[in-house]
Amino acid sequence: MTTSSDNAVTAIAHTNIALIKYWGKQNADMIIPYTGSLSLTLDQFYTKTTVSFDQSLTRDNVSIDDQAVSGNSWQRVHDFLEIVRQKAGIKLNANVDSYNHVPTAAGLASSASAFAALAAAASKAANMNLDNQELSRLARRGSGSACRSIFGGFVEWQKGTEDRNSFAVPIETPNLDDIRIIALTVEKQQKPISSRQGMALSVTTSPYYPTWVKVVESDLQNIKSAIHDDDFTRFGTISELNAMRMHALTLSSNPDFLYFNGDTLDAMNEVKRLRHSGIECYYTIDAGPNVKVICQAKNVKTITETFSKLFGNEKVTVAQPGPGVKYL
Ligand code: 2P0
Repeated sequence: MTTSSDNAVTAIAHTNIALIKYWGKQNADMIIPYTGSLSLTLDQFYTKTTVSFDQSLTRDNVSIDDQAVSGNSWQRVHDFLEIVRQKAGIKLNANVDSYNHVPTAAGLASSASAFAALAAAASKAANMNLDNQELSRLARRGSGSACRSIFGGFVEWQKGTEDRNSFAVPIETPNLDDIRIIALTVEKQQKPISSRQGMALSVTTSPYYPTWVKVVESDLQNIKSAIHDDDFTRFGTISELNAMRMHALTLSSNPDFLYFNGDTLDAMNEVKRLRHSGIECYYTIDAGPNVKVICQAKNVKTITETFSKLFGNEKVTVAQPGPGVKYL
């Protein structure tokens, strides 16, 4: 379905991959995290969303990839539009048409690009002209990681303490622009426990959660200094460590849970083997079994060939740094 309307606004936002992970909220309603996080926005994967507010509508109409949306997904978009309407002081229902250019096979989260694009399109369609900091705060209300997708390249989500001071900022004078992320899609199935549920369980039941909060502070400082110094080895080492520290929170929750499968472990071992053979690369893993390999442009060919042999060509996708949110 394509919406055409006088006040229709279309925005594009790219997805991001966290190198220092967000795992846990101190305020679930406002989505204020316990820690800061740091990500890289990726170029290939994005969501394009068109929003128009229309007085002839009796409810919000939402479609994703030309399919009408209902149930929980509709509710989540509707709840977000309620926030936009309240801020804009309007009561009109909306048409929302969204297209995900995130290959399902890539196994990359689409909620970050989805809510970043929705925040940009809906706020502008409601005649609010938000700056990027305000947009980041708004996107955060839809999904925490979405606040980072407002910006391109390396981005830090400054945790803050409340709505007005919890938002993402781009990293100034970034280096490491030859960085590449190779996504290995070892599994396409829905994850057994959503990140929203998983992080809530870790916060309330993992005895290691207070230590996580402390360690992220130093991981963030160290990775920012590695980016500043153009030090890929330190950058990759901290990213890999931080991802494993996050997954230790799933194993130490009660009940425990695990996002890895057998292929995840095979991929991790292969990354280590490559590294020991002189091809420098590191892994990071989010709330699912797929592995993202962090490397530099010069090693992309060897690494993609290695993993294509292991898992098949179609499971290997190469991404590079991408831009922030844009209007069409
Ligand atoms: C991240 N993840 O920093 C972490 C690492 C998954 C693992 O942000 O509840 O979908 O909507 O705020 O943003 C995924 O969590 O969670 C996520 P909500 P979100 O990218």
